[in-house]
Order: sequence, then structure tokens, then C-alpha cells
Amino acid sequence: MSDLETAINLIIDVFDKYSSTEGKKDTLSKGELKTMMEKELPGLIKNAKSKDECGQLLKNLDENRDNEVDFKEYMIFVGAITCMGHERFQQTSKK
Ligand SMILES: [Ca+2]
Ligand SMILES: [Ca+2]
Repeated sequence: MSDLETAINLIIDVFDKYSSTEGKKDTLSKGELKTMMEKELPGLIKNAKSKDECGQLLKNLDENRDNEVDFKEYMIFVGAITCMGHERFQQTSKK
């Protein structure tokens, strides 16, 4: 598999791993989202100041307002943090 295919599979695998632990298998509950953030994006959660950052994050991501993050909503989030990472990378490579 190519690098990008591997990356895409990993993004899907991560979602499946956390979305299947409780409730609906194909969506992330608030608890599942929290576990995923703590395990997969510890750097991002460290920078969050509010205590209920996962509740806030869920509200922001939850486009269809069902209190769960489905795969499409997760992909918007992954896309957004990938762009943030890319910007940061461009800034550091300029120096
Ligand atoms: Ca679930
Ligand atoms: Ca939703």
C-alpha cells in the first residue's frame, strides 16, 4: 500500500477502534471522543484550557445535533487538525 492509503486506513481504524467501545458502533459518544483525544491527540488536549473541552468539541463537531460524532463529523475534525499541523509545519520550515 502507498503512504496515503496507509494513512487513510489508519484514520478509519482509529475511528472504528474508539467508536465501537460503547453505545452505537458507528458513532463516537462524548466518552469515546474523550478517550480518543486523550490517547491519540494528547498534545491537543493539553493546550485546551476549559475543563469540559470534550463537551465543547462535541458541540462544535456535531453538525446533525445527535450528541454523537459520526464518521463524516470525525473526518471534518481530522481535516481541520491536519490543516493546523500543515500550517505549523510550513511555519517551522520557513525559519
Ligand atoms: Ca459508540
Ligand atoms: Ca452527530
